[in-house]
Amino acid sequence: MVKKYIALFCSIFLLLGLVACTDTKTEVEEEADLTVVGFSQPGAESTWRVALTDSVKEAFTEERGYKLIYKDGKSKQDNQIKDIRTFIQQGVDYIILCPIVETGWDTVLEEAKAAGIPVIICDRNVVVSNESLYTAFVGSNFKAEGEDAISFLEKVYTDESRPINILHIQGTIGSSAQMGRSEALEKAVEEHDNWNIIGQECGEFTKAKAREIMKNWLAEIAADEINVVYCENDEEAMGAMASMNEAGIEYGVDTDIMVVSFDATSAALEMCLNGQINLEVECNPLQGPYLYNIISTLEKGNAVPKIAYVDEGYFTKDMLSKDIIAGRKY
Ligand code: GZL
Repeated sequence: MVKKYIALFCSIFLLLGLVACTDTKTEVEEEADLTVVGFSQPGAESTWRVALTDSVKEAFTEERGYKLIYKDGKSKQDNQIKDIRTFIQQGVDYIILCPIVETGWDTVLEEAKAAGIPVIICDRNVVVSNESLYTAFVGSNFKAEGEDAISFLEKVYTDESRPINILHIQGTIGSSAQMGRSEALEKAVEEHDNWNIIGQECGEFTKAKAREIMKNWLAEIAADEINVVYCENDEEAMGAMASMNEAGIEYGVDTDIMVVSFDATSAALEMCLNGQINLEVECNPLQGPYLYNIISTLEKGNAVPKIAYVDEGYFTKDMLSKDIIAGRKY
């Protein structure tokens, strides 16, 4: 009798083992079937950046046959380079790189190329010695964004005799976003003798840094000397406005101080709708679908365009409504 129970117990045990074995195998096989994408972000410095990360995570799911490995570079290029080297060691199938700055990527991109891993540049651009070091670029046309801001200001400030004093809070120096948005302003200041940049500092695309910069400026510059506060993203605009609030300074629509910002996140659009921000130049973070199209096309062995700009526009108070803002994903 005892022998019977032992035999029954052993056969049940064996059966369970077999089932587990086939399951694990299936999981491993499933893992192996997934296309692995390494995603290197410079950091999480803004609402905009987080929206981009979410958009990419939504696009590359296991249900769609992908495994996404996300890495946050904590706002340091060295970390991003380390992350890309890790992706190469892991033998990923593709790398998506959002470069914190434009230069300094040649070596690690050569290593990815030598490993046969296509690299797609996302959001900000790179400047490399050889364009074949990356397969495609998806992102914003920052020059066009800057030009949108300038044509708005030129429509407002038609009287060339009146001095226009501008406070300029820049983004991360050397990033495409900063360069496009700054160059447009600096070019306009050259073209308009009455336009003056009376303050220019880097806010690292963060609220805290911009708040501090604005506070220091307000300690030196009288409010009636300021005509434009040109902020290179919404976090910086919110920091600058917080300091102006503290100083009891009025700004925005129907005041003498215009606030210009980039990104058009929902919170900032609310402030545009209520007249605090005069112009919001959109920067579209919903780049996941664009990246998915590129990688799924490459997966089919087809060619992809070298450059793809995301759709973007701009907003002023009269172009907005609560419904429009409510309908946006970021
Ligand atoms: C722009 C992007 C910028 C955003 C900022 O494409 O790189 O970085 O404008 C973000 O909000 O920090």
